[in-house]
Amino acid sequence: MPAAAPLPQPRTPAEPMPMNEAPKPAVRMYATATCPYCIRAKALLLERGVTQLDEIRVDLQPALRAQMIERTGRRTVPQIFIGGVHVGGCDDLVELDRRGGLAPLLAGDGG
Ligand SMILES: N[C@@H](CCC(=O)N[C@@H](CS)C(=O)NCC(=O)O)C(=O)O
Repeated sequence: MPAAAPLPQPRTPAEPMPMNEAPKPAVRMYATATCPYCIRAKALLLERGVTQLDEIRVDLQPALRAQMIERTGRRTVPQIFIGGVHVGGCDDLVELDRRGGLAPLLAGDGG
């Protein structure tokens, strides 16, 4: 009897597609290079699993500061957006995290 052909192995994708996961919202932060509040906010976002942070450097492109003020009504950096939600500055981000609202927002469940 001839040797049986090996059975095909099931394909194992390198990264299985999560079935029930909402797409992650974009995280954007108006910032400058040296502002300690920006550094703190960035550290917290990275700590909470953000891997893609779009930093809008208002110190490099001053016109973007005007855009930030127009969009947020605020003059200080950082100003943080998660998806379509304007979170506010560093203190607002820390407070949102303390109340347990940051993780769901980053997970795309925050409205
Ligand atoms: N409470 C604010 C403070 C932010 C802040 O004072 N940022 C400074 C830079 S580190 C700033 O933008 N200063 C410019 C200004 O006050 O016009 C926050 O937590 O984001």
